[in-house]
Amino acid sequence: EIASCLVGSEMCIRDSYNTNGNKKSLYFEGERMKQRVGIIGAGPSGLAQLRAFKSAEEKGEELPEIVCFEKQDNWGGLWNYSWRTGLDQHGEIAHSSMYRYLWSNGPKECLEFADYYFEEHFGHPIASFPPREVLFDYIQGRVEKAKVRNMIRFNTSVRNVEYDEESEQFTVTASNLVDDTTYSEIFDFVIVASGHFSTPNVPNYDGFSDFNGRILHAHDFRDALEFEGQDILIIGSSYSAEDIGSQCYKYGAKSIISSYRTAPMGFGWPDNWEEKPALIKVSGNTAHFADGSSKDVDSIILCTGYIHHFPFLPDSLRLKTNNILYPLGLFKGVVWEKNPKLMYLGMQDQWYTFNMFDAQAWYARYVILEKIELPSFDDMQAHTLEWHQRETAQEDVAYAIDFQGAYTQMLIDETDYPNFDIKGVNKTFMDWKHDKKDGIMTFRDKSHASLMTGTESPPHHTPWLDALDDSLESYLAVSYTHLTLPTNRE
Ligand code: FAD
Ligand code: NA7
Repeated sequence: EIASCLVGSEMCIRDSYNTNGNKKSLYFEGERMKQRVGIIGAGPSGLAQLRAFKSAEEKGEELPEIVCFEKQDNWGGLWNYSWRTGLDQHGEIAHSSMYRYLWSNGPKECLEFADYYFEEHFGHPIASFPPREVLFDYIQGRVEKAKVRNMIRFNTSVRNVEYDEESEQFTVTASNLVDDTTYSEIFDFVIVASGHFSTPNVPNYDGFSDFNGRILHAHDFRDALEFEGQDILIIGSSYSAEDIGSQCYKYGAKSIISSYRTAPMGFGWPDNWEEKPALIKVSGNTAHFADGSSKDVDSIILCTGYIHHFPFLPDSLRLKTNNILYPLGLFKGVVWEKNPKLMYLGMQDQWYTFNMFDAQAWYARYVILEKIELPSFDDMQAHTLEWHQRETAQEDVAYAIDFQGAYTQMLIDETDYPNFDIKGVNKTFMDWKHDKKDGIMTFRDKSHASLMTGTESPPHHTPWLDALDDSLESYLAVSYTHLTLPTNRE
């Protein structure tokens, strides 16, 4: 048996080796064994997990040792904006898919934390569709209050996770990107919270190699002003297509074509925005579509979604799924059925976001602290399959929203995460959907009521289409100085 102490901690590690030479590390504080939990990612999901543990501690519970690995130099995940695309300063893949001028695409009332309200954070009610910086501020406010920053190792990228059947522990290998050092540590539980809207799905089309303009994926889109005055082609018909197209319209693109593979978005677009069926090929700068029509374009933006990508996980631990509400393999959408010591957060397609991540994190905490006993592998699988099949029982949007609401409620019912009005959130989502049908460029001017406090949000001081400055200062200001609108929108 080899005993050692972690630097800066009162905890001792005792590495014992069994007859096969496998190592089993136990962590002692005095005589008490401490389990170790490794969290990968400090975006909204990873931060939810840290907050979940802190809330248990506030109630007098004893916590395991928790280490959160975050490859970026700050928390917030996608909400931590960076101008960088491609690789970051350390040669790591740049994580963020967010862009300048991004405003919440759904009402903030639907994502409000049940233990930290918008009103508490800002000191007064704010409008319903805040820009990225404002939401980042809100996310940050809760974890600053909870004092979890010291649990996070920033600039630290997880390279590899291995599970040892004998010791029933994980070895996590991580690189400190500043020191350029790589090390391994032992954990009893690993929670994957690395997000799934970061690795782009990038199709190829005939003629792309000879196109004389910029072709980019939504992941690398940063500033709509780059496309001012241009004829642009957007591929895809989901949230990125809708919002990046709207950004380009707002900041002065000359014309927009959005091309759908399955179905058009069908909103009432401005006059210079047309929806066309699938792109067939590009010749020179001319885009050809399935209906036989064609159009010359300057730039092509692939809003073709993302793939779940976990290069640090072996096959046996890796979730393989497309972007759906109830992936197979995860009991209650969280626990890796084949090895319940591994958990995933936020891997679903998302109507619900922050408060659903919370519900998942609280559930994971309950599993780790042995307050929830998991059923057998077969029962977990059967339960997941039932929910997975339920997801596709009906196709309409109201059903999908209710489904994710019911899922979130199922988790909340099993923990002490504060209950909130899920039916009210579902209804707010549907109101928002109707507002979008009424006006795709005006839905962000509508107000919704908090499902936590009941407070009706005030209208924003400037219509979204005219609010070109997305800074926190502008948003929270009482009045607003207009910037010059793009000429082709006047
Ligand atoms: P992420 O935010 O992606 O965070 C994952 C974290 O893990 C990152 O910090 C990353 O650096 C880290 N990480 C990854 N790999 C490693 C590794 N190997 N080692 C260490 N760290 C690692 N949701 C809304 O509610 N409202 C919106 O308006 C909205 N707009 C969106 C707009 C865009 C363009 C996109 C792409 C998503 C949007 N979303 C929105 C959804 C978004 O998924 C969630 O809001 C949220 O960011 C998900 O949090 P997460 O922690 O699961 O993942
Ligand atoms: P989504 O919601 O996964 O949508 C991806 C879109 O891309 C969808 O319309 C797909 O069409 C389309 N797609 C995918 N592959 C192709 C190919 N090969 N050719 C043409 N079209 C394709 O991703 P988003 O980026 O829009 O949204 C992700 C998150 O970011 C979301 O949560 C928002 O909050 C922001 P399909 O309908 O499958 O035919």
